[in-house]
Amino acid sequence: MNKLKAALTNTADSVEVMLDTLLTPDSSTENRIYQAMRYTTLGGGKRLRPFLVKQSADLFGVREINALRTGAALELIHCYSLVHDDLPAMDDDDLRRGKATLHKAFDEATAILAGDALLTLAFEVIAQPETHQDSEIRIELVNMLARASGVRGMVGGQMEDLQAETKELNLEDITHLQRLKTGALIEYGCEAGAILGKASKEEREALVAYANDLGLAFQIADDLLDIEGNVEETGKAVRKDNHAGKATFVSLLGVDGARKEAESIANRAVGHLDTFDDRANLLRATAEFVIARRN
Ligand code: GRG
Repeated sequence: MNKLKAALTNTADSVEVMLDTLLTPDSSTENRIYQAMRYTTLGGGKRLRPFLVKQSADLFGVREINALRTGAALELIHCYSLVHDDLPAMDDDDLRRGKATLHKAFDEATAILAGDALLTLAFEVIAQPETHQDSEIRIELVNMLARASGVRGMVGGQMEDLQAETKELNLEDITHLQRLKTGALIEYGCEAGAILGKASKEEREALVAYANDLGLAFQIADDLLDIEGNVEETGKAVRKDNHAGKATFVSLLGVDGARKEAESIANRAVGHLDTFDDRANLLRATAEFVIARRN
């Protein structure tokens, strides 16, 4: 776990530098939209999604700059989703990553625009030649990122989540919802590494299957943190799910049942990596990390 923590910190530091560069305005004049984008993106978060890109790409000897730019683009999408999710029209949260949410620190209109700008910047970054010299690879990265972020991915899952407040959901419904809402970007992280590395079909499928289970285990851990975590560790409001009357893995399985399910899915995730050698060890450790995390 110590090796994993060091590697996570290392990637987080490199991603921070990359994001800082990507979020530097052309002129130094005061620019409110850049300030808002920087406020919400820099200096926080585990950077798990870029880490997955980096680790998956490393399996195929991809150049670091290619993985970092792709990971940073993915993080920009993740940050946009958090900003919009926190808005009064959605989850209406005041705290994120241990500080005031963007609409609280700035205002709602700026938060909407900053989210939009982060989303579009992500695609600009992926489409630039510095992300990969081969335009076919860039197009595939763009295509898959659009799919993971949009109606067949995160946005579709968020819509199902909003409807969950007024609907009875069973385990199958929740699994479907979470595979889209949280899972799609996590899956993209691993698939992007495979795309950058021109992985074989089997290798790519193995990484996608791993990420699919990782995303689910990650979400069950998130549901458990909502019940068992505290605001100091998580940096966000807790006990929100119960309050909203939403079905979650924990409300359906109970705390112990949900924990067992998370462990079993995390083990299954690791099983998908059997085709890779020791170079996948940090990905194996990540499965353990996502269910043990406290934030
Ligand atoms: C608004 C289109 C739109 C989508 C929002 C991802 C999402 C969809 C909402 C976030 C709500 C939430 C707390 C979901 C649970 C799982 C999750 C994505 C947690 C936050 O991700 P972490 O733990 O956060 O990786 P950090 O801060 O470490 O980056």
